[in-house]
Amino acid sequence: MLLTLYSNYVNSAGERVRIAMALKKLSYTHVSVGHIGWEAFREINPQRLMPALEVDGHIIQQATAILEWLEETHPERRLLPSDPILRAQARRFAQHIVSEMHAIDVIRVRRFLANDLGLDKLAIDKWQRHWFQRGFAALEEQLVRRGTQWRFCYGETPGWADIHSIPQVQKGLTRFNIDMTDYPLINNVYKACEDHAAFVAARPENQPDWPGEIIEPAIATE
Ligand SMILES: N[C@@H](CCC(=O)N[C@@H](CS)C(=O)NCC(=O)O)C(=O)O
Repeated sequence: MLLTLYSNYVNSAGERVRIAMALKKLSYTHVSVGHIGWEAFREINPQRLMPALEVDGHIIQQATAILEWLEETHPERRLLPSDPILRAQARRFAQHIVSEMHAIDVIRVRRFLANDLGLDKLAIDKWQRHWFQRGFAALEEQLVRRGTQWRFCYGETPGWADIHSIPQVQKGLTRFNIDMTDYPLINNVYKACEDHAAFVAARPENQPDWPGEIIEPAIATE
């Protein structure tokens, strides 16, 4: 089976997929959208959103759909807990990140705030930090309420929730100055994943298109 992942070094939805691939020990070809260009990528995903996975010529867009496909077709190293309640809790945790946090912190939203609503950088940063803090507070509460305080979010090995959490924490820390000590349980999981090979391999600085530092895309141009 030939797998090609279209992503960029800095693409947290793509990073989720990279971690999952590494945990499942799957190899794939990485194609940098920065290298092929956005127009070429439009052919792969008309919405121009990363990541996209090509599987033997078929394209899957949306990180969650990709992760579900990976879990269904490569169940050997499970990402979702086997207990149905824990499975639902892990999915809920992940879904919170995908739809309540990540969906509103992306560059297209910030561009709209700047270009269409005329907000300045200070106001956009305030917006950004507000939703990160609110989101992490809700996730922290979910971890507090777990029946067992595992090393990772929902188990003693990393899985679905961790795959979603780590790129979001990393983004909060490196790009939006979020103080993660306010969220000790999320921070503990982050620390537990810091040296884990699959998470290390997926990090922006370990991608073939890493330019040496994170280059923030311009907000004032579409
Ligand atoms: N819901 C999508 C979100 C994808 C997404 O927003 N990706 C970002 C990078 S993390 C992107 O392509 N941004 C380009 C843009 O906002 O124009 C998924 O999970 O795949």
